[in-house]
Amino acid sequence: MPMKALAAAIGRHGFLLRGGFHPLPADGVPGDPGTLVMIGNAGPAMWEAFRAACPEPFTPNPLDAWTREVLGGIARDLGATPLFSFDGPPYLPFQRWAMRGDAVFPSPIGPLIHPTYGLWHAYRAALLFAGRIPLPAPAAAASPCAC
Ligand code: B12
Repeated sequence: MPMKALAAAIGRHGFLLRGGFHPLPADGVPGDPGTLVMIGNAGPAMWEAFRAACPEPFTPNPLDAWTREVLGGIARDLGATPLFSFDGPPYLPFQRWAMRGDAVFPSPIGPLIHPTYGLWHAYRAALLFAGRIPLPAPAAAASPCAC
């Protein structure tokens, strides 16, 4: 699955590709996948898609339910296994995985900081692919906090 096609499929719902990596045992990724791809959001696009989809407001955790439906469906179509940042406890180490696949850095207040998005970004899911998919190297960037 080329990353461009995945970016287009999730982009229709306002989600962004947030990097990926080829897991090693020390990453603690369940199973033995060849590739992990992070999916998240920044800016208004995901919120606009969520509002337009108008999920039932009185169900528990409507954003999580909508994320599971949308990204779970895309994962199924692609033969990938979805993992969600909100499933737990125990929670999966999304922040650790994010630092493996993208130029994000610990900030003094905890959340990871991104050179473009600042603190205003989040992770919603990781897709596990059995095969080893070629991935672009994370952009070389320094932490905005390192000055
Ligand atoms: C539980 C949880 C909370 C709980 C924390 C309770 C607790 N004391 O543990 C509460 C509800 C308080 C919370 C609050 C917030 N959270 Co929260 N939370 C989570 C959740 C679901 C699980 C965290 C976890 O336990 N992971 C399990 C461990 C094993 O994974 P890990 O990646 O290795 O986690 C490590 C890092 O978090 C690391 N860590 C934490 N701080 C720092 C700092 C440095 C310098 C380093 C190196 C590491 C580090 O220590 C953890 C343990 O090893 C994650 C989603 C996820 N699955 O990770 C979101 C998550 C971490 N939260 C997030 C956010 C945005 C927030 C809030 C800003 C929300 C808000 N608007 O208020 C606040 C910020 C609080 C703060 N100042 O840090 C985002 C962070 C995104 C980002 N930019 O990094 C995440 C990733 C969710 C998402 N959808 O993207 N959260």
